[in-house]
Amino acid sequence: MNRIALFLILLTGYPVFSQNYDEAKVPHYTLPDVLKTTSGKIIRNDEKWEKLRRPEVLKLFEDHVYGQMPTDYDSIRYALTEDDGADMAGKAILKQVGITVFRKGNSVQINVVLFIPAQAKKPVPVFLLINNRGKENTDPTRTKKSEFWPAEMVIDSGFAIAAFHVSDLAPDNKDTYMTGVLQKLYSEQLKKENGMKAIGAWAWGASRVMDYFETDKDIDAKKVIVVGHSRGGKTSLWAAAQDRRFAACVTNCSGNTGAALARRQFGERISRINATFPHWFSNNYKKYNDKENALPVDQHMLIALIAPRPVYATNASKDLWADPRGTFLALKAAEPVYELYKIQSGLPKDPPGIDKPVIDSHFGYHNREGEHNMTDYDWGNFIRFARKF
Ligand code: GTR
Repeated sequence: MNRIALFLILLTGYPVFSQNYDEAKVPHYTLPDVLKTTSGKIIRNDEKWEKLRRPEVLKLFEDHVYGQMPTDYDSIRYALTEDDGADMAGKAILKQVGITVFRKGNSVQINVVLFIPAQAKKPVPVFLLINNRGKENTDPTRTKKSEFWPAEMVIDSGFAIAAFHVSDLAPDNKDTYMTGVLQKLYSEQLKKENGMKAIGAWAWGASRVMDYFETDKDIDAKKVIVVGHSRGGKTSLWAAAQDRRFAACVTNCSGNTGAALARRQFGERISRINATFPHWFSNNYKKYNDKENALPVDQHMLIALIAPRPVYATNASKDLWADPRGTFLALKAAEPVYELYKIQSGLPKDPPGIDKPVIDSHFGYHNREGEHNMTDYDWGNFIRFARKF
């Protein structure tokens, strides 16, 4: 730490973080070998990956990063309000679903907005957004329209589109995050160093919406694409890694502890994310503040947990905070696991240029011109990507 930083800490009482945005200053690093078990065995086929290494990697992420993912509950109920099919000038049917999950006498409710193409003759694939922004972005009345969840565009493309809001599971606030699913259903998690926190709770919610999809005859539950932006994109990766029922994952500008490699220490770092958002990841993750190289995982291994399912990752050119290059490199470093399934990622050797999407591939990737956001441009590419599967 330099003397000015030390002086500022003493003066303000706050730690001062500096970010590196200079490629030349990225430290030399070695990624943990995704194909090598902790006992030193090298994994050479998909069967061994699934039996030996995959469970191990999943547990490493639970224990050191996102916290445990409880899967038990006593019962689940769905309360459905379906309209008369007059939405979007007759193009869509709106369903609003209240999902109530019970455990040990307590419950939480997740509210889902779902539009289904009215013309669909058979169950349709669906994009499920984990909404970390304002609820107005997923307005069921369509008075407000937003590029963050362009329901009309998705419906016109023949897909269903759904969303739930993260606050139904855990408020995105360091003082109140525990008042949702954590205190109500899984209070034991709050006592553990590897206990689930907000991002785990949001991912848990995505799986409960998946439970609902499996009961909805209008939805093809084998084709659910989980989508998230930024903190939501960290969550969509964790949800797809945990829950193999998700057919594909879209992680938009997810950056640190999302799709970008931690060891590059480019843009946002672990120490910074843990300081600003102490309620997102497990307590154990704080041990890796300024110690990226001590982590037994890096984010390429999170992508590898989604294999053999397709993943689409994005960045924005002005969003260096989320490390576009580090995101591309994480995808590349996950390739060996997809190759065990005889799947080539289809990515080029080097990151494509700005606004040069790679879509006709098993890993989608683009770096959109502009700011940290999720826009029509991004969604247009997700749709083109999803059409292939
Ligand atoms: C930032 C945070 C990022 C990302 C972003 C967002 O403040 O540092 O990791 O999650 O918020 O969610 O928009």
